[in-house]
Amino acid sequence: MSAVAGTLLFSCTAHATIIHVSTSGSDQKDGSRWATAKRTIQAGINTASSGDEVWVAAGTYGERITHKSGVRLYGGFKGDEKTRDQRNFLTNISKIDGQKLGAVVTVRTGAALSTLIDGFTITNGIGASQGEVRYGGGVYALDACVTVENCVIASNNAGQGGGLYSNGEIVLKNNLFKENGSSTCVYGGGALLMFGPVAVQGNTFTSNRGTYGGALVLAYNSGEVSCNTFQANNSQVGGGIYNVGFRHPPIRQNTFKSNTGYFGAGVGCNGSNGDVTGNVFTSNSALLSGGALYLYNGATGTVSNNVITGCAGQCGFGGAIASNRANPTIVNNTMAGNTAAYGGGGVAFLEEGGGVLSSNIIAFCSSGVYGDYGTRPVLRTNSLYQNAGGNFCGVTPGPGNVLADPAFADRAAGDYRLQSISPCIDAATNADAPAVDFDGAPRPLDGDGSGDATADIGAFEAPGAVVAPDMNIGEVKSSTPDGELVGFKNVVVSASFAGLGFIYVQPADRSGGIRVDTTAAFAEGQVVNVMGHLRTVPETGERSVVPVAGSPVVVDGLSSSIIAEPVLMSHENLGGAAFGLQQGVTHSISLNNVGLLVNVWGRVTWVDTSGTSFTIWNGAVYTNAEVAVTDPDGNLGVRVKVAEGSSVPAVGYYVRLQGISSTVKNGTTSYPCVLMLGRYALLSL
Ligand SMILES: [Ca+2]
Repeated sequence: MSAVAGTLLFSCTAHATIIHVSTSGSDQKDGSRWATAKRTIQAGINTASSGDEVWVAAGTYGERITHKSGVRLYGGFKGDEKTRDQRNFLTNISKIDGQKLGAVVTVRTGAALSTLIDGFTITNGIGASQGEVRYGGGVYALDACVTVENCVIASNNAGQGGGLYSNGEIVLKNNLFKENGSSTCVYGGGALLMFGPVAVQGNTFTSNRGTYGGALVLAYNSGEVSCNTFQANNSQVGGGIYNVGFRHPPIRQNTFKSNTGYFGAGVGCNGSNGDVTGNVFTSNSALLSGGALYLYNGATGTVSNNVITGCAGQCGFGGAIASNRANPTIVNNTMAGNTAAYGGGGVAFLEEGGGVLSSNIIAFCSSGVYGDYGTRPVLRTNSLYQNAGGNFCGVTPGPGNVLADPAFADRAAGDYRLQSISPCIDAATNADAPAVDFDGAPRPLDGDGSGDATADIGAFEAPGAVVAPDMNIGEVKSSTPDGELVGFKNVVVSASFAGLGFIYVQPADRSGGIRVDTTAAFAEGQVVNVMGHLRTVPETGERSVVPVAGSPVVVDGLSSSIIAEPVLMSHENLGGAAFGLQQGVTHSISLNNVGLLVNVWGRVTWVDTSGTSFTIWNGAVYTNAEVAVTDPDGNLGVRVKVAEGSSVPAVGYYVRLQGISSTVKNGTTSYPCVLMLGRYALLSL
């Protein structure tokens, strides 16, 4: 048995030798176990071959290391772990302190991307010298590839890449870059990435500083920069990110908050053509222009699906975006509450720039869109609202603008999605719109139920309108069980009792009506589509629809001129007999008409003391009491429930009134009842 176990152990360790390093170790030991750990990380690396792992226990290592291709360097161990997933790099801090003598980690030239640094704090580096300039204060990867994950890179500085320098392929994931760079760092306070494909994901860059790119410089890169947070970084151009060169990787789904700079406090793009998509820019402040974004020197690319709020061009132009001698395509962004000292609290086009500005919301800004002399941007289908200094200045507004409240879901809470009543829904230009919105939802969707899928203005696409199946109300009420999904198209709101929590709808041909449970405000006469689940109201026995989200929806294109017409109804016919699953009222043999808008008339014979209902009698005398039409209390005639705001007529008055044919119960017996409409529905005869 021991021979088998020995074989297994051998086969496991043959793939990757693990070398242990601890501050209580010795470089004279072999590093094969924690008990025989080496003392320096460099000794561990020197012992390792490509594919091997070096495990480093918590503690401060005052050394500068040269990393070897393919070796995987892990920090964050307590010093007794058997497996790597037992480590906790958040509590066990493996710190490499460069002591301001050079770069803390130098990645050997020619290293492969599998070369890994994971779970370390890298600090007090001043970079490696190239001539008179130092590069890569914390991590220096010249002509090498490297993967850096779960590291804290803090308080390093260099002229080029205060925290990190790379000119090859690089993966940066889940790192914290903090307080790197300084006023002496020219490019990339946090990191300078040149030429290589990059994957920069899930990192946080906080309080880094460089002249260009407070947190990050991207120069001639491909790849992607996504899901990072850039906060309180500072530079002259590109407080968060500075892009230079003819291309930069897409900048997607990042958060830029409270970054500062002279130009482009969030992002600065110098002649680059990459996309800036789906990011949140909050409270970034440029001393001059481009609170969130500054595009210049021939920059192109697409700026889309960004939510830009509270940004400022303090002493310049473009509170959200400034485009200076550039030609970007700026589409489907939401910009709210941004300010600029001069033109374009939202967007400014400067110095003969052009480009396209389509389908953006610019609201609650110090002003809207500004173009100085010689700029020729093409504008279309933007929504501008409550921009204090005016919506358009020096630009041609273009077609299809929505100059009305965009109806944000909850601006105070930072939710810039559109309410269903927003005029921005289905008002954008499909040809310009990205295929998905800020949330990744498909675009365009048919938000107004018109049958045409049209993009919405702004970063968010509202859900598609409910497309209801087209059923017959009478058939549904008689034959469809409770709980089933039903739908009615192009039905008229015949009565609205929003205060009571329901409305009634009926088709224009008055063939049947039904209650819909909703507290939303609908006007009588509106044409709507309804979809929801059927139920039977216990108090009345009526069938009713409990709508699904988004239903009922007011149908576009049909006007409220289609007024629901009442049916004249004698007392003997009111309510009607049972019809399948729809309960009837006692003594009635007529077709069931519960839910329909009706006209009834008679003399007031009884009024309740609370003023909420009364009974009218049309004078009919019944020789057979078994067919007498009575109210639930036995009075001849039918019960009327008074509309809110209506007065109750006195006993003896003759009245005609309009309302919904409903029912009222006494025990299990149903009686006809009319739900009176508003005050004008009651007429004295
Ligand atoms: Ca839409």
